[in-house]
Amino acid sequence: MISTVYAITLVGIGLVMAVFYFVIINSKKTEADYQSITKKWYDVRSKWFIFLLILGTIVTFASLNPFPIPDQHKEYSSNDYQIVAVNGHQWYWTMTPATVKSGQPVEFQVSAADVNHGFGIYDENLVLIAQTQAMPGYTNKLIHTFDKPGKFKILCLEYCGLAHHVMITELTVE
Ligand SMILES: [Cu+2]
Repeated sequence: MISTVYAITLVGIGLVMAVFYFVIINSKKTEADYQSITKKWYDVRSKWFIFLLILGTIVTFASLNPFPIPDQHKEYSSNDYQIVAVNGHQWYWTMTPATVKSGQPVEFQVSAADVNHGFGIYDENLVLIAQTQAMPGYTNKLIHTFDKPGKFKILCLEYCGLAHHVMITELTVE
């Protein structure tokens, strides 16, 4: 058994040595021998780089999407611009006015009287359509244009105490 293992080991070592020997006697080429190959593959490499550069640029621009919320810094003309003052309290909302018009931008000026609340506007199917934080001592501006009339629900999105879940009010869009 042992002698078989020795034999296999010796044959293996012999094979490895043969491979090394083959590589050494075949590696006597000079720089000049490689020049044609080097030049060819440098050309391929620079073409590949340009290809990737163009592909990357195309993919970048093709996958650009508009930011999914309206421009919060745009200046709107005052005659079709509606302002709603919102205040979060433990545990109710005050909102003046509670009725707005559709198709015209509404600026919600959102603040809080006591602790942090979350001002979330939901449609009839309870899908969240816009939200911002209601923070004490700070007024957050949220601009949203309602595209159709309906009854919208305002829910609190920030856990604010015992009766957080009853902080619900309604916004009417005409
Ligand atoms: Cu709340």
